[in-house]
Amino acid sequence: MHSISEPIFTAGFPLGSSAGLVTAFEWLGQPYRLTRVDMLGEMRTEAYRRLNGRVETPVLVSEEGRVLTETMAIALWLEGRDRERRISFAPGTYEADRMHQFIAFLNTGFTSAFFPLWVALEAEEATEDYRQTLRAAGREFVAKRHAQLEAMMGASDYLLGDRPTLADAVFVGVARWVDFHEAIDPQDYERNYPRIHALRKRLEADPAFRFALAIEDGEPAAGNGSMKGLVPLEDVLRLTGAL
Ligand SMILES: N[C@@H](CCC(=O)N[C@@H](CS)C(=O)NCC(=O)O)C(=O)O
Repeated sequence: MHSISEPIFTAGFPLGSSAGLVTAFEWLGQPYRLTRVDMLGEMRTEAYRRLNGRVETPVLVSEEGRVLTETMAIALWLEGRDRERRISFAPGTYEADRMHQFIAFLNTGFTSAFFPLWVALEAEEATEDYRQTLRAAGREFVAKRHAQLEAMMGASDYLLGDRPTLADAVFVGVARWVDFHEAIDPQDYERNYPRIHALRKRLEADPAFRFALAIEDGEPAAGNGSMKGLVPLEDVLRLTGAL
């Protein structure tokens, strides 16, 4: 375990949910570094499996060189760093509890609703009938979770009031999957989930999320200056002892 100058966060592409937490790092405004991970290629190695036994992104390497996985755990790590309460609320308050409630719902029910759609896409040996069944189930789950989220939301600009928090970050990394999978007809989306639709438009125009997308696409981007540089995955594997 080697200590490092800034924490390193891995951003998976294509379409990683980790773009949400990259957005959160930008909003937080503290120094960090990023590692781009091709989830269809360089993630599928034994060395990566030693970094994260579930073979997934995101992964965080703290300044102490400690490895932390799971979106929710990393979101709580960010909350602990957010002493100025830029993207969270004071511990023990009702707002903090509600933010955890949103994050938990988004990272479990909402995110997992898309899984049949991913499986339908990636199962190479699957028959067309099996794919169609998965797609139908996925569409049903996605619609149900959208209706539930819409009902949980108030009339405010963001999930928990008038400023973005970690809950919005977790949302924005995943919400775009609905377009990729064509899971909900765009007209139904706008008509049936007006609050979700408005939130997505607001967050997807946010410079922090635009930065996360540029990183995902491998385009040059500086963000707000908190991101102190890209670290090759091989370096992360070496410094954590996975390689
Ligand atoms: N429970 C994990 C799930 C993370 C996850 O699903 N990561 C996806 C990308 S968004 C992944 O790495 N997928 C690659 C794969 O499963 O092969 C978390 O919340 O961090």
